[in-house]
Amino acid sequence: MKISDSIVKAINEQIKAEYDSAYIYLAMSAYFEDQGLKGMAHWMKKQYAEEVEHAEKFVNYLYERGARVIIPEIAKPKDDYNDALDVFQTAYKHEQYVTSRIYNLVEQAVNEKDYATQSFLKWYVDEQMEEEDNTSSIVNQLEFLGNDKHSVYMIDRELASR
Ligand code: OFO
Repeated sequence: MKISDSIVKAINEQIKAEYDSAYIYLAMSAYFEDQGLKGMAHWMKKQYAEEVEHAEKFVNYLYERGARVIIPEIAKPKDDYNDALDVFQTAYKHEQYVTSRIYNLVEQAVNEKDYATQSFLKWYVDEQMEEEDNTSSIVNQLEFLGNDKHSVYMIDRELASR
């Protein structure tokens, strides 16, 4: 069954959102490098790579369905933050936003009775649960231990092992 133009359009928009996410995390990584927080920089660099994978998975899906992929312009990410807590709070909020985008896509696929896209999106629904959990647990850790130099240094060392 042919994929609808509206689903192709929505997935192309999501491809952009995933590349935007990648850039947001790359900028967060650069911020941490500048702060001397190598572990957090490493964690964000890994997150950047994951987002590129998310985008490519959508790209490949459109190829498989014989649809046209439009390679998007990537938005300039914010490059300054107050501190580590501010960065991870922003990341958590961003993941909640991405989850809402994925849910909208699922809703659209359900409305259009596009079962293949619904099945494909299942992976992203699960992935978003993990993404929110990863970022919110670091926010919780920073809030629990305190956002002071000593705690940030400890968490930085832990995040180096991602
Ligand atoms: Fe692609 O999940 Fe984060 O943004």
